[in-house]
Amino acid sequence: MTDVTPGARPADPEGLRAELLALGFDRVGFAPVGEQPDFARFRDWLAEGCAAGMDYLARHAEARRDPARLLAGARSVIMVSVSYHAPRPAGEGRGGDAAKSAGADDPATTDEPAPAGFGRVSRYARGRDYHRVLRGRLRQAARLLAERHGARAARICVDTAPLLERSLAARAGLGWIGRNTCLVDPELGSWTFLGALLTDLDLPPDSPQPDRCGDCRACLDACPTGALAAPGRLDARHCLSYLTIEHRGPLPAELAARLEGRVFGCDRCQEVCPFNAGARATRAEDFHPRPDQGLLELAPLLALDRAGLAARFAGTPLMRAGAEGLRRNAAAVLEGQRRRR
Ligand code: B12
Ligand code: SF4
Ligand code: SF4
Repeated sequence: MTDVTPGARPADPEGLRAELLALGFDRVGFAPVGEQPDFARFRDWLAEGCAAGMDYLARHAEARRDPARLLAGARSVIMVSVSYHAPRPAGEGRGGDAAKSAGADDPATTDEPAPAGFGRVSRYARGRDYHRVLRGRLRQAARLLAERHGARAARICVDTAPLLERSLAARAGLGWIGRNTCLVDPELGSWTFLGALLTDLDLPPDSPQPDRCGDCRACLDACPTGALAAPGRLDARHCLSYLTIEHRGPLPAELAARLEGRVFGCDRCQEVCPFNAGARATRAEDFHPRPDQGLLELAPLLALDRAGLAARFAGTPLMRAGAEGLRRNAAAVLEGQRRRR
């Protein structure tokens, strides 16, 4: 073990980065703790009601001001990203029998509307639950920091902690914040999950990347509901991703009418992004689409109960909507398809 004291700077930060990459992350970047320049943006977004019913974002909102509030002695944030992009059909595990017999294309590779009787699942949710996958790898990373680099304190954050993950990832040089609000990596596009490891090690900060959106506005123009009211600003009250995953209760009729076959999540503002067109494929088998998880047959969902939800979707992101949410979404998609006929 290297001889270090807490808060010390490892002798070979690039060696440390390489060790972390070897755990299965596509990118690893370092950012300092301290006041987050984007915190004011987050606070204003909340104040304007853009979080819709996600009340949990307002809880501990102040903690997002500085990641050091989440871990005593924290000096740095290690930000990681892992691609979930699955561009090529690989036979089994991509569409499933039901979708194939309905004449559907591989749901992992097409952006076409879902065929009648089926609903499309957002790409991020076609494999295993990313929280589990990233947390597992970050636990290994925390062990490595403690055993080989003398770290005394660590905290793993994937999604649920009050941390501005996209802003921190941008600060750690993993990409830039696109106009669709996603973190865009020049090679991986925005089909990435983010995770954070707070540590008491003092790591040299990486440089942020330049914004490469240029004069593109494709995501803003493509959003089916106008939820991207301004560049980099998503109003969840109008967002199909929010409505189909996080929202509880009935869907507003005028927005339900715009689902166009989306039964869980929405990828429109990412599908049109030029940086996603040539994105490199994921190396994580966990994120390869599972059979019948890209296109869902809707009729069985109408009768889904809690036991049925767990039997079918345990360990996947679809659990988040709950049985009631999936029943509601399936009914709304079927209603939309019926009207179009
Ligand atoms: C709440 C939430 C949502 C909400 C709101 C999303 C939103 N854009 O605000 C909903 C349910 C809609 C959602 C949807 C999705 N989400 Co989400 N979500 C989150 C969560 C838990 C918090 C985000 C948040 O605080 N939003 C509030 C806004 C104000 O903050 P922000 O989005 O982080 O934006 C910051 C920067 O963009 C920056 N900023 C904003 N505008 C501008 C403008 C300029 C000019 C600049 C310089 C900076 C800047 O400041 C903001 C504050 O720091 C994060 C995890 C986390 N803890 O961060 C995951 C997270 C952002 N989601 C993620 C994913 C994968 C998705 C979906 C793709 C899932 C899907 N297909 O349905 C979609 C993408 C839709 C989209 N265009 O954002 C990933 C993003 C990965 C990436 N590469 O960007 C995250 C990081 C989860 C993870 N750990 O991987 N999500
Ligand atoms: S996820 Fe869909 S509805 Fe939400 S901002 Fe992007 S394109 Fe619009
Ligand atoms: S679609 Fe265009 S504007 Fe939107 S994030 Fe991608 S490059 Fe930026």
